Amino acid sequence: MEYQNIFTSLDENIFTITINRPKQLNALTKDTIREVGVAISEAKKNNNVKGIIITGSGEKAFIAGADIKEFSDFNVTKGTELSAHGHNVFNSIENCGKPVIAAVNGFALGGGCELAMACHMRIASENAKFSQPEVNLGLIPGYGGTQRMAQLIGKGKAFELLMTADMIDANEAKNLGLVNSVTTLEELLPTVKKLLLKITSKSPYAIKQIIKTVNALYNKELNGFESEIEEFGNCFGTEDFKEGTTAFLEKRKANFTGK
Ligand code: CO8
Repeated sequence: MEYQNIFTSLDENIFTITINRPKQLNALTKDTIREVGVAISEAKKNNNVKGIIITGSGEKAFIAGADIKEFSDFNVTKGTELSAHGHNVFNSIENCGKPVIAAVNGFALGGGCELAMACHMRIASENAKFSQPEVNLGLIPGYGGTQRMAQLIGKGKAFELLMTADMIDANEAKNLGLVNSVTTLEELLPTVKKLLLKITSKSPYAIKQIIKTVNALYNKELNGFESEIEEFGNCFGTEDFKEGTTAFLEKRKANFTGK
């Protein structure tokens, strides 16, 4: 598909989605979110893709939030629709069976912070800044921020950031557990890629089940412990299990297929 608001690339089985509206600090329009959703579903289907990076174009912003101009005249119905659409796409990132890491290269505000939180991990450059500034606009986060922020950093600190709209820097975000690690801007993409290459050298089947079972903790309709028992058992029926154990016994590197 031809994208207007993002660009994508595939290198060493790592698929990179770059939000590309630098003049608007990569603010998310509905179309941009839709394109991210299409790119994620294409990456999911493509057997050559083993891991996914989401980042922003330029050196200033990851994503400075939802595009305020686009929703400034919205009513209740349109606001609800936009939020539901974003939830669908962000849920598809979170539940994507392949590892997704946000390379946060600058402002990650509002919907930008929410998109980063929907990824499995976040690596930030030193210039990154995080905030949920919706209360300044008479809004609340609409793309999962109230839920995922509390999951990631705990209820008390999440209440503080959500209610004050305070902007925090990369190191504070790391101290809170909002980001996994901090690096220089130059090293950001190489660092994320290195991490993904490490993860994608493991069993893709096992990685997919890790995503599924950890996410089960946060899904009220599922029992994470039961999910773990079931998926642990299922692993024994896979080629990856046979290959992993055989490679260990033969003292060689495993060559996983994800089957
Ligand atoms: N939407 C639209 N345009 C934006 C946005 C945005 N979120 N952020 C920046 N821009 C535009 C600016 O309007 C400006 O455009 P122009 O040059 O045409 O005037 C350009 O990007 C550059 O921005 P600034 O000149 O403001 O750059 P500064 O370096 O002075 O400031 C900031 C950078 C601090 C990031 C500042 O731009 C800012 O505060 N931006 C808004 C941040 C914000 O409030 N984001 C949250 C939006 S709300 C949200 O995300 C809700 C998510 C859930 C939605 C659910 C929908 C129902």
